[in-house]
Amino acid sequence: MKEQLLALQKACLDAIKKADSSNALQEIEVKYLGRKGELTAILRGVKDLPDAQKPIVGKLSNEVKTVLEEALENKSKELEKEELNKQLQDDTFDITIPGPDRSLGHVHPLSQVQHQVEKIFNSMGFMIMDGPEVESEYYNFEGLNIPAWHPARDMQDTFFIKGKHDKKHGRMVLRTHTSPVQVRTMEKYGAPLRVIVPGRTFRYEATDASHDTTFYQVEGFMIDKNISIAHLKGVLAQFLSSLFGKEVTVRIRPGYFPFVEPGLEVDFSCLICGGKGCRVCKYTGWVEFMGAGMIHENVLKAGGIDPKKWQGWAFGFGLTRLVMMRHGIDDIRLLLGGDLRFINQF
Ligand code: FA5
Repeated sequence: MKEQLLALQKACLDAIKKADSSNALQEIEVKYLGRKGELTAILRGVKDLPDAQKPIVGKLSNEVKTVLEEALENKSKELEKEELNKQLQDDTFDITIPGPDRSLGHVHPLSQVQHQVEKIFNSMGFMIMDGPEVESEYYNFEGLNIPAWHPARDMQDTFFIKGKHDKKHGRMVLRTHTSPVQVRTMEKYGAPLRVIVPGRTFRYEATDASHDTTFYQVEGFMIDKNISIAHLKGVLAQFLSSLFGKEVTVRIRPGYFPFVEPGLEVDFSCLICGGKGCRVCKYTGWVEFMGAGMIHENVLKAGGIDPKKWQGWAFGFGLTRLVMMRHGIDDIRLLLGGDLRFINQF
């Protein structure tokens, strides 16, 4: 039995010495020390030996087991080290290889045109103002000469904010236009003023190729002494020719807005169809572009400005529609639709 144990120990140690991978080592462990392994079988058989041999063979078997376990552990550490070194040698790291290409985002076409508009008006001495998108009924309507009973409220379908009510300024709304910033600016700075207000506006309407529920407007107004519609025409002509780099046909017709008197509507000849008629211009050849007029004296008063000393004009145009004309986009809903295949073209 003793010889058998020593022969097993030698065979196992030889095999451990020759093992060239962790897998091979594992197989050796199973072969000799596993549940059905050769040494395990001998250890199990000790109980059946004559009493005199039991302690001798039992002791020797345990000694062999300890020797083999130690040899396996040492070889395992050795192989692990070798495998790690090999892996490090294989994994050459070239710091000169450029990193993975991460595509950068870009400025949205609406913002691109907004920045151009701001630049042109800046060069004519206009300052840029901002105002809240969640606005009070007072600034959105009353301050602009549209009291609660006025039928003109129906011209702008309004989103009301549930449960919000300000004692002084009424209910809260998603602003339907950028005009509320007129009174806010007058209150803050007084006259004279040259201001534009680019911003997001909201209306509860059925959408189509030229109407969305969320769109951008640019308000513009000028208040000074002896200001007339002639200044408005001059500023608009300068603005449009700078923006489009060519002459754009503009049509001015009477329009009604309670916050201006007299009121005007300014239309563009449709740049999508060249004025022939398409679904964007509703087959009229013209695109409604802006409302404008001389600021109503009630609005100047609401802003704390004396209408006997000062007067001015105001306009409000659809920035989103301007972007459509600029790029020949035939459906407004594409602009805020979030489809990257569309937006990445600009
Ligand atoms: C107004 O909003 C007035 N506040 C403009 C104004 C300002 C008049 C100052 C006088 C003085 P209107 O509702 O017409 O007016 O809207 C102005 C422009 O916003 C329109 O000409 C159009 O270009 C754009 N617009 C209006 N509704 C939508 C919509 N649902 N989707 C996209 N653009 C729109």
